[in-house]
Amino acid sequence: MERKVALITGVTGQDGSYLSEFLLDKGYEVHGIIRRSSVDYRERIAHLEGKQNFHLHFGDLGDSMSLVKVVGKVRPTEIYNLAAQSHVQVSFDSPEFTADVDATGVLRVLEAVRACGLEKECRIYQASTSELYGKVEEVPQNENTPFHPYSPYAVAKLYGFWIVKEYREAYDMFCCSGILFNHESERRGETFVTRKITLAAARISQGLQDKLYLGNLDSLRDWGYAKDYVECMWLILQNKKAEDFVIATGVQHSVREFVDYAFKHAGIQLEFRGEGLNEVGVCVGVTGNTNPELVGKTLVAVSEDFYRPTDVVNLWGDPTKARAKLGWNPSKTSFEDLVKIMVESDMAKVAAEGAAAKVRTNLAEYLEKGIVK
Ligand code: F7E
Repeated sequence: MERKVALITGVTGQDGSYLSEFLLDKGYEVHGIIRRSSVDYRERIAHLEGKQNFHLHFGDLGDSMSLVKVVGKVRPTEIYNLAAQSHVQVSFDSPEFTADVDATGVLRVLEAVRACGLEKECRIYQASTSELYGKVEEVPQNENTPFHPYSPYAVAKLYGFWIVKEYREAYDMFCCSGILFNHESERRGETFVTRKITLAAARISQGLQDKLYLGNLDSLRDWGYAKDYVECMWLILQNKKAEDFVIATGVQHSVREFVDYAFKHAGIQLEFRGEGLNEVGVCVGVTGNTNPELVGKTLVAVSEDFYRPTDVVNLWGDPTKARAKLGWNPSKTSFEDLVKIMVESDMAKVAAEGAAAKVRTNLAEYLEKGIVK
């Protein structure tokens, strides 16, 4: 029987967790690389740990020797390099770390494969990004659009893209980049704009937060569902030829529109007033069980703190090649469905947290009053 062994870097992240589930369902033996940490960051893969075909190894993209050891031990047939410092704003604060992981880290993975003599057996997927288009030179963006990176993150990722292409041509390795546009889910990190918005919408509608502060509301993104995108990562490695692909929905929305939809799903109707730093989102109506006292209140405001030194403001992907050559469906989950999935998940999460907090408060009060000892 054909050996199907996948090694995933970044296995604890949003994409890593969905990809693990996808590959396990396809009958793969799945290995993930994790880093040691004194705090628990394995929440997204907790349900997979202990499964027969799921294995974890310690390693780090900053440590070549650890990669050589894991690759040599696992002898994967496919590697998915998803690990990265993936926050664009953070890359302005930690540019050197970002370059080490997002640029040199890719080189270390490729070299580990060569060092283990697996360059003809192991296919490699590199998580590339629409941020490469940066200060865009063409709309929408496809595989032939010129790159113009516009953050330390994007510059590092550009190296990753080119080194993969270089190894493909120099050593005839099957390594490819998926140029993924923004992809979100209920597992998205809480500081990316979509999740920040859906969590805030849930908290505000349940009385646990007063206001949401955001940066550039005019920024345009092509947002897809991460669960759909991991299928495409796999399809790229099943393709006959090693090629790079744009993965996107082909539909574009602004941050403001995302806010509007998310709050609507959480029972809050907003109206945007003012411009630039003075723009606000005011509640003009509520539905369902949402507190009517919110009406008339400013629930969304703009803060300079969330503006970037250089921001990418017009990302819109053209997924024609992926649809034609891989048979991938970019329209599986619509923008409206994505927002709904995320808000519903956060509404439930916030309700559970609220209930737990209430139990803790009650218990503290009972202890204080001597009702329970
Ligand atoms: O920002 C604007 C912000 O941080 C989206 C990463 O996965 O996708 C992601 O990068 C837009 C930007 O994602 C806030 O200025 C406004 O224009 O959610 P984001 P990103 O920077 O597009 C690409 C494809 C990747 O490869 C990355 O790894 O939203 N924005 N107000 C804000 N952004 C944040 N985070 N927070 C705000 O308050």
